[in-house]
Amino acid sequence: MKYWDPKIETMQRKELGKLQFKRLKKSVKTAYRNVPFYKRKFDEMGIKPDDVRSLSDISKLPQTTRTDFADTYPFGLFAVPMEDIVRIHSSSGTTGKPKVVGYTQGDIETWGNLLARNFTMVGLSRKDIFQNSVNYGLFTGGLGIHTGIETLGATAIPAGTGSTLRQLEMMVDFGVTAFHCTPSYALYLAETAVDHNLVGQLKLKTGCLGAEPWSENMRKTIEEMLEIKAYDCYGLSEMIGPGIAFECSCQDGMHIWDDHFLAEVLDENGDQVSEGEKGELVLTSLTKEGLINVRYRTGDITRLLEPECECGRCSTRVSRMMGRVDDMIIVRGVNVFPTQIQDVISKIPEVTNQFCIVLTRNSKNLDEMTVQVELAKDAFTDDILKIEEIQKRVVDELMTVLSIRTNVDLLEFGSIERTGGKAKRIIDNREVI
Ligand code: DLL
Repeated sequence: MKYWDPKIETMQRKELGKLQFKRLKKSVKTAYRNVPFYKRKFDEMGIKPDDVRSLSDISKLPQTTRTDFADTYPFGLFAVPMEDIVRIHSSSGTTGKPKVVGYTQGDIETWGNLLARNFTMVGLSRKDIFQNSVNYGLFTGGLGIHTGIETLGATAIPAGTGSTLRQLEMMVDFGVTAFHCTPSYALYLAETAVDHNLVGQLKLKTGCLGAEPWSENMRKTIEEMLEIKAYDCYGLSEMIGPGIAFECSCQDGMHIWDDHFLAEVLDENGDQVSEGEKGELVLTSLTKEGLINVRYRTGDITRLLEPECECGRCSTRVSRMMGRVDDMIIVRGVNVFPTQIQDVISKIPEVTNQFCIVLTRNSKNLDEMTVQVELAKDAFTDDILKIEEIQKRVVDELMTVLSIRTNVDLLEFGSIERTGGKAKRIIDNREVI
């Protein structure tokens, strides 16, 4: 097993705790001194940076949320003068102003190092040819991942998005061994590669996939179709971008880099959950300079796993993201997460992993949920009874998991839009009354 930095990656919890505490104190002091937003929040709670006397004192500190980004738009959370910011990224929410993040030169270096650490962890090296098939604009998956590839010393191909056949052609012609994109796009690449008989010509061995939720079954499908290993890659712009947590070769949960981010997984009452339980991931940056995050509520729901991993690392480990707090749809009073639907359909071989949830209100003003799913290519038949059977199976299995009856529209293969960006899974046509 190779490490990017063995001293850090296999550091024992006690020593790691000391390092985290030292870094936490420094970050909190800087945030209080340089960011009026944090000073006001701390003052309102009657807390001073010197009140942080141990790591567990983190729970005394104020939490921050995505609305704090909107309220301080664009640069109100920056902790250094503008001349020290060398790059801006942003992430658009579904509503309101985008969340703007600023990086110092040091932040860019940290980011590159973290990503190189992740790539090394899954066996990549400077010998790899790495295609980055996501948008290269303000989205952190573009330039962020690119910086990581170059830090590793591998060959970066900034493919961006668009023309899936051209993407595959590049993979074949340039002998690409690793790639990064969203899982939904990886699936589309895989379908296209199979359709055009290109799999045998590909040299791919590793897919680093992230930026949106995906399931274990989706991983299996992508791995089988492209004959690769696919790894989950997690991050969010507000914290730095991709690189915050990543799977190791065990493919059993993601390692959070505790030397740079202090992770809490909190229940609805704001208490840390126990191992095995789920909660919202809350992160505090420990080394960032341009923008310091104190207890940032990511909105992402995950399960806290036992830290010791077979790979030898003992950093905080979490399960794949199970959805977002704000992605939860309430249909006739029942809480539904798109990831639950993804899980159900990914286990039914007659349909693809692509889906879209359409919400409407019926004439009695009650919510109606329709799940649009695609028939798998080889499941197509003119036999209407067989089609009805598949539809019934999807309805029944959704009912078992969600405990509400959903309509299911079976669409022709390829009807749900594939994009290089994040897949749009919910169309809410319910009128607010
Ligand atoms: O999506 C950063 C990123 C780029 C991560 C490339 C991984 C790869 P944002 O656009 O700010 O940043 O969106 C962040 O996307 O809070 C999660 O809800 C979701 N997300 C990111 N990675 C995963 C993942 C980037 N591996 C938001 N699994 C986060 C599930 C993910 N959801």
